[in-house]
Parts: sequence; C-alpha cells; structure tokens
Amino acid sequence: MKLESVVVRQLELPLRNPFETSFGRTTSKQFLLVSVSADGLSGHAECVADEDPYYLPETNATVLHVLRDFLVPRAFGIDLAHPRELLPALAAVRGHRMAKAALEMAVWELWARREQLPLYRLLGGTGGEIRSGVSIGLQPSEAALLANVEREVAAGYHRVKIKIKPGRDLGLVRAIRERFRDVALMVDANSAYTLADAALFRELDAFDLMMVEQPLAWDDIFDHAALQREIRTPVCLDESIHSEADARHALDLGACRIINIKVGRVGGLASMQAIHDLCRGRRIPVWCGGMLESGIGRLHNVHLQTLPGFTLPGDTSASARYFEEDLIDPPVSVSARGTIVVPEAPGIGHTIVWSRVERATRFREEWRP
Ligand code: OSB
Ligand code: MG
Repeated sequence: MKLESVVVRQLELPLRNPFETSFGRTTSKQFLLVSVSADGLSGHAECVADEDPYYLPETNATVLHVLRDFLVPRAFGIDLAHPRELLPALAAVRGHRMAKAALEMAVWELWARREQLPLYRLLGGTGGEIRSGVSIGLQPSEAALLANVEREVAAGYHRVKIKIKPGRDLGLVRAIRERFRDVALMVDANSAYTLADAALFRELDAFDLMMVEQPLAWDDIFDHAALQREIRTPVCLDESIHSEADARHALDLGACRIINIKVGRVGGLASMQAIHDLCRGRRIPVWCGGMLESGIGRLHNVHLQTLPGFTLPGDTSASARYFEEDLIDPPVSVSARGTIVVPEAPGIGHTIVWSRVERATRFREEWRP
C-alpha cells in the first residue's frame, strides 16, 4: 500500500470541566487529527501532543513541523506490506514519538478498514469489553474531590486515580480512604517530587494504594529505582517510558512494578506491542493511560487494551466526562458494570461526525507525494 495523501487538522474542543495536574491546567483540548488515504479509503488518529511542552517536550507545532518536513515525505516513499513496517522506515528521525505515533496509528486504522476488521483484531486482541478507570484532576477543595470520587464510584468505574502535588497529597488520600475504605485507589504525581520526598511516599504506604504513578522527574529511571526500594507501594512509570528499551531498563533496575502505556508517548502501536510483550513475559501488569483524547483517540485506546497484558483498568473513561459533544457517534460510553464495549465495525468502529470535526477545525494542511 502506498499512501496517496495525508491531511492534518488542528482541532479545538472545549472541556466540560478544567483538568488540573501538577504541571498545569487545561480548559480546552487542542490537538492534531491525522488522516491518511490510499485506494479510496482513509484512516484517522489523533496526536496526544498539547500546545505546551509541560507533560513531555513535543507540542502541536513541533509535531506539525516534523510530520511535514520529515515523517510524511518518508512515508510517501515506501510501499507498505503491513502497518508494522512504518516505524522502522521512520527510525532515521530521532525522538518525536508523538508525531510518529499519530501517523502510524492512522495507517493501522486505514489498514483495518481495508481488511474490514475491527482494529483490535489487527492488533491481536480479543473483543468483548474492557474495564474502565477514571483519572480525577486536582480539585478546588477536598469536598469537591470527595464528591467527584463518590460520583465515579457510583458510576461503576473499576479504579480511581487522583492527581497529587506537594502540599496536596497525603491529606487528600487520607480523606478518601476514610470515606471509601475499599475503592481501588492510586495517585499520579506527574513528576512533582524528588527523592528528598521519600518520607512522604513511605507514609502513603499506609493507605493501600494500587500504585504511585510517576512520582519523580519526567526523564528519570535511576532515582525511581531508589524510591521503589524504600516503599512497599508499587511505582508505576508514565513519562519516563518511551520505548521497549526504556521499559527493559526500568524493570532491570527495579524502578517500577507496573507500566502505564500511552501509544503516543511510546511512538506508535508497534512500540506499544513490544512493551506489552516484554512486560507480559515478565509478569509485569500494564494499563493504558489517557491524554484527554477525543473519541477518535479514545477508541484507539479501547481497541489496544484488549491485548492480554492489559490486566489493570486504564484511564479510558466515558466521552461525556470530557466533552459536551464528542467527534464520534455514538460517543464512548461506560456501562453500569464499569465497562466499555469494544466495537466490532471496521477500524476504530464508531462513525466520525465530519460536520463536528469541521466545526472544531482551526486550520488544515494537506500533503501529497
Ligand atoms: O499523567 O496520565 C497522565 C492527562 C493529561 C496528561 C497526562 C495525564 C493525564 C491524565 C488524564 O491523567 C487521563 C485521561 O482521563 O485521559
Ligand atoms: Mg500519568
């Protein structure tokens, strides 16, 4: 298969509620939607980069530049026998994994449509449903956080993750545990702490957390190993893992016992599979993170979580928690049992509503060979 065109749109979708982490606050989701076409069909994927380099270094502007000047010209130059051949063909470009992932995921989606298969089948997953968890941002007050936890537990979600940062950590966890003794609970620090805070994490050991996610620096593995030696709660790495090699180094060093896989962060679905397979072989649980995706990215995440190593609930929750109106019909919904049904239609499996995409589009660029 030879690609005949690549279209990139920058979209803006208002969030129903601001989402706050230790690194910032988002009120509207601004992201790139990548569409690839060949043989009369198209495939679509969204990029997880933001406007700002506050989660990881890539931004919408760097992604657009690297796609236009480096990745798309290389992709036009090859004749693919399978989507997994794309990442090796892009390997001369170092880093820029979010840009690579968006292009590669769109090619996988196109391939699935050509084969008339749901994306999960192409990835080697199984249909049915996946268990869903939620990520709750920093809230204006402890009362607001407790009300949020109560609502999500009542909605049936299988685990609750809260964001923490220095000064807003132990007290919040204690308050939740007092009211919700048995809820499957975890915290995500998004790199807000250092090894000097080890005592805080030892105190958190008392609260039966499933894991603490990315407590230390975004580019660190070594210090996380030192922290993991000091605490009982499993460390989960997010920001620090970009490749199968990173995952191997982290596991060999004992830097974590769980890995959060985000396809955008690891540079594509083939890289996701490699990390998944490594972890499965070592009996390390993985789960799928989220980046406040619209329905298009959300559905990609639904499909990939059907691989057998995704044994823990991920951050993929209902579209309605984020958007008044999603770009897909139907939106992603969560059952009373806290599950999401994996679509059976070809590709991502729900219809993209192009009138909504056009309304959210701020600019558009198209490239041909
Ligand atoms: O660290 O997992 C994270 C959102 C934006 C950037 C980083 C993260 C998150 C989330 C939200 O936790 C997950 C979601 O609900 O999509
Ligand atoms: Mg995280």
